[in-house]
Amino acid sequence: MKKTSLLLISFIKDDCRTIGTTSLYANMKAKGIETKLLYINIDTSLDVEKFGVFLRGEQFGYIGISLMSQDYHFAVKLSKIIRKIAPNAFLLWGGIHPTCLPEESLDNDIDCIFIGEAENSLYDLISARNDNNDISAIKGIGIKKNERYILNSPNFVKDIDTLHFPYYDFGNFFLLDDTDVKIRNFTLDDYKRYSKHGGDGYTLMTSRSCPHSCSYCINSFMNKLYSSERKGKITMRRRSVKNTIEEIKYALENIPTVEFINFMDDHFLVGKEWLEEFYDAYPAKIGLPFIIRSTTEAISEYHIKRLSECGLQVVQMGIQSASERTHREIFNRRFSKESVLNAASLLSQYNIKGMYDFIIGNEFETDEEKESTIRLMMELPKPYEASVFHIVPFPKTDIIGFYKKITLRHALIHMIQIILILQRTTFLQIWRILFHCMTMTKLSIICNINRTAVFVKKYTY
Ligand code: B12
Ligand code: SF4
Repeated sequence: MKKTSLLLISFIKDDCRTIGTTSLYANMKAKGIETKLLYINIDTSLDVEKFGVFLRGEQFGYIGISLMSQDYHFAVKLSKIIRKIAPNAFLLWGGIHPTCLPEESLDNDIDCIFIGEAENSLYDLISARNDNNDISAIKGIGIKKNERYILNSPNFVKDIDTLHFPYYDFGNFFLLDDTDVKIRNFTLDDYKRYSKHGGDGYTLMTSRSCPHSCSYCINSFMNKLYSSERKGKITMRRRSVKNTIEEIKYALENIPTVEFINFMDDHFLVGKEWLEEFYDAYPAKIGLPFIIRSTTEAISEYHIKRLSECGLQVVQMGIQSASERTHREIFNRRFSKESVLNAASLLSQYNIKGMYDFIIGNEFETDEEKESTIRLMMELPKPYEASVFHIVPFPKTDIIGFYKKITLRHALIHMIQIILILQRTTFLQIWRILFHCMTMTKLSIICNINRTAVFVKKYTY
């Protein structure tokens, strides 16, 4: 077996913009680790035979799966298959799901999980094992030893310029979907097929984390996870403009179809100095139209004007709700209707397309609050694109606390009902009522959470 050969697996549906695994790939390759990346389209049936032929042919020493919560069941199934086909491979899980729920992830007979950013931890793990050293103290990993979980603090990358930028290496990327009888190379045509707008965009991030901690967003958890590493400072870090331009240039050379740049940063409009440098360098060195994401509060005429001169075409902003109370009490984010309308009218004035996100199905809002959001939607300058999401309490996000509270409230109501009824009933009747109430309480827990997040039901308690 080639001890250091690594296979990274990313699940895709219609989109291959997997920054996490392409970054791991680039960084492992840069450190001399023989690495391959396999995309599995989880919307097509998993062909175990094809997968088996590929794994047996390659004999990987390490097989690492990247997963979000919605991929959990598929990842469990795939891991069992890997154990059978490649019993000697060291099986790894990384990504947002094991970061949030390390113990549950390890319980699936996984050798090692990764907590948070893993470019350095993955290398440390492979080197330590190659040198026959103990791995249990490696930062950013989680293992199970003698039925005990060892979960180490994350290996937060303070200077993200020290990392190699992510890239697509078509010669070493593979694809498992239903377009061929075998696993084959992931080609430029596949990039086009598995990208929005037929592959004419390139997605990258110039930063990691966000200065805000909205309760429904993963940053409400990640900012806490990384806080001890940052000692009170914000966890958001930015790559240099130079490093960013290098990645884009590399992408343009290797993906000739690219005609626009999609900055996937959680919040692009942060850091005045960085932005000034970007405004000078981007038009001169790249000059392609581009998309950013920002809060409405950060939008100002100065920045929109400068960005528009650089080629800004689209701004995606989370508006979420028109209720100030919802933002303040539930979402933990700054909001004013004036700033939303001001931001939207600035975009309209500079002919920049607005893409606005809204959260519906929020059971902590009154009907009046929900209606006010619809009224705000109608007030916003048109045309704009609206993305309407049902609220989803992702594991470990702060909003989970609100779901726990209403579940507790329902349980209390049921208990009061029991006490009142107990005073006038026989033992048999009491038993029946107790049984009923227990079932109802359980049901209300499940309903409150699962109505909104069927796929995370196992993890929300
Ligand atoms: C880019 C992005 C996407 C991209 C790419 C996703 C991908 N597979 O990489 C696209 C647009 C495809 C996407 C889609 C979705 N996304 Co998305 N996405 C993001 C976003 C904005 C950034 C992720 C990112 O690239 N970060 C930068 C990289 C460097 O970090 P990373 O991905 O975490 O990877 C690092 C570590 O996790 C670790 N790691 C990751 N994988 C592995 C594997 C191994 C083996 C190891 C060792 C380590 C490791 O090392 C990496 C490098 O440091 C995050 C929000 C955020 N800020 O994190 C949401 C986020 C991940 N998405 C989310 C969701 C819900 C979705 C969707 C389900 C939305 C939907 N309803 O359709 C879809 C489904 C995707 C699918 N499978 O088809 C949630 C996930 C929450 C959860 N608990 O699962 C997030 C957190 C947003 C949120 N709501 O808060 N998404
Ligand atoms: S501003 Fe956006 S990315 Fe940042 S924490 Fe809030 S929702 Fe998440």
